[in-house]
Amino acid sequence: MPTHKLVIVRHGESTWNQENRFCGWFDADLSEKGVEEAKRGAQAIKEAGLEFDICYTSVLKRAIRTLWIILDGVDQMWVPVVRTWRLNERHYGGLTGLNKAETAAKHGEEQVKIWRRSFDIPPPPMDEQHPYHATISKERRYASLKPGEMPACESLKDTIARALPFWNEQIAPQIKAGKKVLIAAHGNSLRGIVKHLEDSKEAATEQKFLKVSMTRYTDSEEMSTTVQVESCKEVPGTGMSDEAIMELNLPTGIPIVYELDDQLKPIKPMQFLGDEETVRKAMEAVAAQGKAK
Ligand code: DG2
Repeated sequence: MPTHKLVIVRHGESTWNQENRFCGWFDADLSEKGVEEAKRGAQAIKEAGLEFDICYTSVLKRAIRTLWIILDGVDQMWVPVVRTWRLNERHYGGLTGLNKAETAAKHGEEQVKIWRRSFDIPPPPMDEQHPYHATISKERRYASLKPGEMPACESLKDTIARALPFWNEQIAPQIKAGKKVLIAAHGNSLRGIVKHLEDSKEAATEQKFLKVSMTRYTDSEEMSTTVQVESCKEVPGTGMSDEAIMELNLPTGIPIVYELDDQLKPIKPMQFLGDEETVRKAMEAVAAQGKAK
């Protein structure tokens, strides 16, 4: 059975991640730390000996720059890159620009967790008076969107719905044709792809634990570990449950390798190219961004 390796990476820390602000479609650049994270991600990919034939990213510079840094770091800058708004971060609507901890202090941590992590509950929409409405909605890069495609806010479900056509029509055929694919995107657009891949597995058993494995940067020694997913029920036959995806916090700049069969079903747990301690801390830090200070 032919197998394929897909590499996905969330961009390095952005200036708005650093300031703990809801970013969504706002075009924040990488912070200095984010640049260093992307360089470390490149080093991990280099040590794993991964090569690419085609890369995909969003139209937001934090993801594009991360991809540039990675391709530079692995000396594969010649590889074609396709950019699409369909891989953008989920649109954070009216929350765009707000501080996550201050929002939690005002609306409660539970509400912020629902806005950040629920599967199908969107944040409040961005209205025309919103300070970033014009900056985002009138942007030239979105001029080709058809009527109704420009969101005012998106849940994870909405994000998956607009990313999937691109996955199905552009990315999946390339992987099936044997092309080695790298996707540099965002916390939530990648959570959508992870959910889609995990859902494609045969009838799922209990999703109490999301099994992941880690590879050390330095000696490529492989380890398996499990990340506990809280309050998760058994959902036979539905792949990754809505509860399980709620607990998945993707770290910035740490590449993830998926091994897929010829139907693009994962045949192994996703593998982080990073040491266990670093990955765990980075995931916990993302989860903690929604706590009131
Ligand atoms: C973050 C994700 O997106 O935020 O939009 O604020 O991956 O582009 O930095 P990214 C944002 P959370 O859903 O983790 O709050």
